[in-house]
Amino acid sequence: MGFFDLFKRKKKEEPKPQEVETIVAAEADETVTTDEAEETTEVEEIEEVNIEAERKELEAGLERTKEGFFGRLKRAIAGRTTVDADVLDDLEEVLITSDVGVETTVKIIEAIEARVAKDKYMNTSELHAILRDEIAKLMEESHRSTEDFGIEVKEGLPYVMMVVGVNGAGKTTTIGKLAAKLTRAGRKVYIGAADTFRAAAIDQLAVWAERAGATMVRQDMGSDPASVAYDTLRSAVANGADVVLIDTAGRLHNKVGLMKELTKIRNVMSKVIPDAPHEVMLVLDGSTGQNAFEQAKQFTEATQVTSLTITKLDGTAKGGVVIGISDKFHIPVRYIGIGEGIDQLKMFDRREFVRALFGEAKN
Ligand SMILES: Nc1nc2c(ncn2[C@@H]2O[C@H](COP(=O)(O)OP(=O)(O)OP(=O)(O)O)[C@@H](O)[C@H]2O)c(=O)[nH]1
Ligand SMILES: [Mg+2]
Repeated sequence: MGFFDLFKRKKKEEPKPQEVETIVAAEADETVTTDEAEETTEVEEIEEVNIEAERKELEAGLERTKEGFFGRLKRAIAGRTTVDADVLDDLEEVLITSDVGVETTVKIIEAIEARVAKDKYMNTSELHAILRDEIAKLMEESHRSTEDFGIEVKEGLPYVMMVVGVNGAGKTTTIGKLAAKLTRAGRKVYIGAADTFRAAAIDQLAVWAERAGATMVRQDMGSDPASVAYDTLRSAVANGADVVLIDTAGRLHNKVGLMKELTKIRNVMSKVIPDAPHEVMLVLDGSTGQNAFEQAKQFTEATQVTSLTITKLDGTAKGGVVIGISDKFHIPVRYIGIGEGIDQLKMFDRREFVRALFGEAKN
C-alpha cells in the first residue's frame, strides 16, 4: 500500500465530493453540528493512523541502512559538540561507506560546510536535521500525484511501462506488486510476458498476474519478445485497459544483441500506441551497493531509461545508493522494494525517505 493510498482510498470510501464540501464548509462555519464534527475528526484520525503505519513499515524496511548509517554517525560525533572540520571529515567517511557515492557525498559536505560557515557554533545535535534537508534537496521529485500509485493514467489509450534491468534485479516481482496496487485502485491492468527466455519466467509472471487480478498476455517460450509486446498492447487497447506493464528478460548492458532487442520492443509498441512506451523503468537491486550505480550508468548509456525502482532495501545496509543514484542520474526513483511481499513496494517520496533515515524534523 502506497504512502498516500490509504489516505486516498479513505477519501474515496467515506466522504463523497459533496460531503467533502459540506465538511469543509462546516469547518469554516461556527454552527457545525456535533455529528459532522465527529465525522471529520474520525476521518482525520484514521488518516493519521494510516500515515503512521506506512511510516513504520518504511522505517522497518530501511532499518539496516538506518542502523548502519546512524551507528557510524554516532561514533563519529561521539563526544563532540560543534560541527567542526574533524566532524565533517568523519561525516564524509560515513557517507562514502554508506554507499552514497563520492560525488554526492562531496555535494552534501559542501552544503553543510556552507551552513557551518554561517553558523560557526552549529551543534552536532542539529546535524541530523541539516543532513535530512540537504539530502532531500539532492533527490528528484518522483511523482506528480499520488493517484494510481503515481502512474499518470491517461484517458483513452493505456499508459505503457516497459521494465528493464539485469538478471534477478526484481523486475517481475516489481511488476506483480505494481499491478496489485493499480488493480486495487480500480485500474484495468495488462501485463506482457516479454521475457520469453525461460518457461519459468512466464509462469512466475502468471502467478503474480493472478494474485494482482491483472490480465497477462503470453506466447510460448522462445517466441519473439517484440511480438509479445505488440500483442499485449493490441489486446490492452481492444479491451480498454488503463495500464500496460511489459516484463523483459534480464540482460547485461554490454550484450549488444539484447540491448537492440529492447529497441525493437519499443519500436513495435509505438506502432500500436504512438507515444508508447510512456515510461522505461530500470530496476536495480539496492543490496548490490556500488554495483547498482554501475548498472544505472551502463543502462542509461545503452538505452533510454525514464525512471528507477530500487529493490531489496530491506535486509541491506546499502540503502545510501538511493541517494547517490537519484542525485547522479537525475532520473526519478519511482518505487522502492522493501520485501518480497505484494505490499512491499513503496512509492518513493524523498522527504519520507530521509525522514525514515534521520527521524522527525525538530524545527
Ligand atoms: N527481500 C526482497 N527481495 C526481493 C525484492 N524484490 C524482489 N525480490 C526477490 O528477488 C528475486 C528476484 O526477483 P525477480 O522479480 O524474479 O527478478 P527479475 O529481475 O525478474 O529476474 P530475471 O527475470 O531473472 O531477470 C526474487 O526472489 C524476489 O522475491 C525486495 O524488494 N526485497
Ligand atoms: Mg523476471
